[in-house]
Amino acid sequence: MATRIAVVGATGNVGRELLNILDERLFPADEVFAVASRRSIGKEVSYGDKTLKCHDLESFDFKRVDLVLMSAGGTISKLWAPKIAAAGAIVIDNSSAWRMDKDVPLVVPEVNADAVMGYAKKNIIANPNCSTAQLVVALKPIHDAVGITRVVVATYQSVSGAGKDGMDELWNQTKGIFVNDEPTPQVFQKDIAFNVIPQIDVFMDDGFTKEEWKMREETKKILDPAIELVATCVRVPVFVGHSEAVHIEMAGPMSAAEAKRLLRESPGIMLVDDPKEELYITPKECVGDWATFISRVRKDPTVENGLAFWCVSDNLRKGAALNAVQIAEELLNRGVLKAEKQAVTTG
Ligand code: 11C
Repeated sequence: MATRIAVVGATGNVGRELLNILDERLFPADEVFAVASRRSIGKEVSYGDKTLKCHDLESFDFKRVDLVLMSAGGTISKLWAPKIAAAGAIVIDNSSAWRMDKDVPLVVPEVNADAVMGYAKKNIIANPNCSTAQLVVALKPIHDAVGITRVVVATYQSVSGAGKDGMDELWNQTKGIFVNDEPTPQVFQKDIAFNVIPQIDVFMDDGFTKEEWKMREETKKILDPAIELVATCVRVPVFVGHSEAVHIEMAGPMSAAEAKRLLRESPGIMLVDDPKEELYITPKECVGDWATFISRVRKDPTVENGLAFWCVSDNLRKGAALNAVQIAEELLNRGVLKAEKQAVTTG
């Protein structure tokens, strides 16, 4: 017997990637169900060479599955994750609904894999925000080696972070500019075509956005509550792939060469960094890949123990679907989920 799985939110950007990645990584599943809201009934989605018809969330019997991978937004998660968990399935949730719940582990397997066993408290595990996931993968080896005390990060986030509607808005506005018929912004606060917008999610009382708050609080929960982090999160006219300019202060010295050696050997990371050859990664080049790419590692001479680097990853993969499947693999490897064959390794 292997695991029986439902993907909730199967027609969305992340839902479709969840099905692709389950197939690509040969996740040992006996049955896979696509589940979505009523308006998606009749829609079909691909799972490897199979086509799955969507089941209605309201009427699907979650006793039929052991694992639910959920990407249907915070409101649906808040309502449905406890019901599904009570039916006996473990929920790995992509929304922000459960991330800060003290009885729900927030997991990035390369960083805090053992935390998955905290699933038992509520039968729910949370997946972090996309911009946090790639950042903590990059910070982890340096933090383990020397201790990171402070992070200053500016993000360049693609429109797919705002779902298919965000991608459509960039596409339609870009086309519209050439025919003098530019649609007014619906998804984003300002024009996204040929522009950048220093706002992702709503503003909070302290002047930061919710996205910036998430990066700080999620990094503390996953990696270390002692790390101070300040973020500026910016939407850019890129379809897929989030980029980050990261500046860190460390508790002791570490050369750029040593940081590169550590990063090159760390799970989930691809170091692509040779200034002489103008070798670095852009978001367009990371699409469809599993890695968190790091480039432009260099000393920050303006602080005592500082480094700066550039970090890029596919936000629909490591930032969402891939990380969720890696969490499921950790449950397999610990015998929590049933595997017909040897569980695959993460990374
Ligand atoms: C974006 N990071 O790029 C957001 C999307 O908390 O899961 C993911 C929001 C979240 O717009």
